[in-house]
Amino acid sequence: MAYDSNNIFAKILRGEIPNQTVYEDEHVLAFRDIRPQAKAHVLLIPKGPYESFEDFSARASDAEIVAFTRAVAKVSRLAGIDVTGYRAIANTGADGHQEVPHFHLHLLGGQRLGRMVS
Ligand code: D5M
Repeated sequence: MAYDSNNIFAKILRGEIPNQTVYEDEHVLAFRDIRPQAKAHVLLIPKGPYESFEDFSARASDAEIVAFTRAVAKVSRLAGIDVTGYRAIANTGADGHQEVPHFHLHLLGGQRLGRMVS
């Protein structure tokens, strides 16, 4: 499926919608989720137009993949997510309840999380 450049994260990347940035570099942006599901809940997104984890892993450059992977630990420390652990989730497609069709990793922490049930 073609990338939809009208999705909300594309608008955030273009500066059309405000966000609470916690980290940014050449390849990634991390910002607070507007519907936090933990004491600390941040979304990490690549700046390139990738719809899903699969799309990102297939089409992104090595530099983008390295930057994204390294940003996970950096953001988790900066944003108070990783105290003694955290959770990283990539909802993917309809069954995964992915609402926004721009690849994003949820980073959840800042507290003792419950067990995953589904
Ligand atoms: O999750 C999409 C997530 O995106 C969901 O947790 C809400 C969040 N969201 C939606 N709009 C915004 C804005 N404008 N700022 C910050 N966070 C936002 P998914 O994995 O696609 O189900």
